Order: sequence, then structure tokens, then C-alpha cells
Amino acid sequence: EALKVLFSVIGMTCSACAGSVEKAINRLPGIREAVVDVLNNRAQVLYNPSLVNEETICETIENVGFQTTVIK
Ligand code: 9UX
Repeated sequence: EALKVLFSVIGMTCSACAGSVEKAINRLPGIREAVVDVLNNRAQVLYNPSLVNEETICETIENVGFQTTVIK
């Protein structure tokens, strides 16, 4: 029962940006996988919804310094 959510992540300009977003997301409880694509400004996250939610993931991305919205 993992959920998969795709986020738009605006403002990443290098692969280290993507790495810092991935690292921050992976520090949250309940994250199964986080794949951040700097070229397409996307983050695909697979997570356990009983341990974490979209809002917390959004806040985490914003705290790293990027604007984000849920795409689907
Ligand atoms: Mo390097 Mo990416 O400062 O912001 S991590 S461009």
C-alpha cells in the first residue's frame, strides 16, 4: 500500500540540487524511494501513507529551497 506521487520542483540548476532534495526526502519516515530529475524539474516519490504525507514531503522540498507542487 505505497503511494506514488509526482512533484514539480522548480529552481534546481545542477545535479547537486537534485541530490540535496533526494537526501532531504529520504530522511523522512516512510519513504520507499525518491527519484529527483533535475532536467525535467520533477521528483517521483514512493511512500507509505500511514507514515508520511504529501504535505510533509512538500514542506521538506521547500525547506531545501525549491518551490514545489503536486502534479499527480
Ligand atoms: Mo550548486 Mo545546485 O550551488 O544549486 S547545488 S547549483
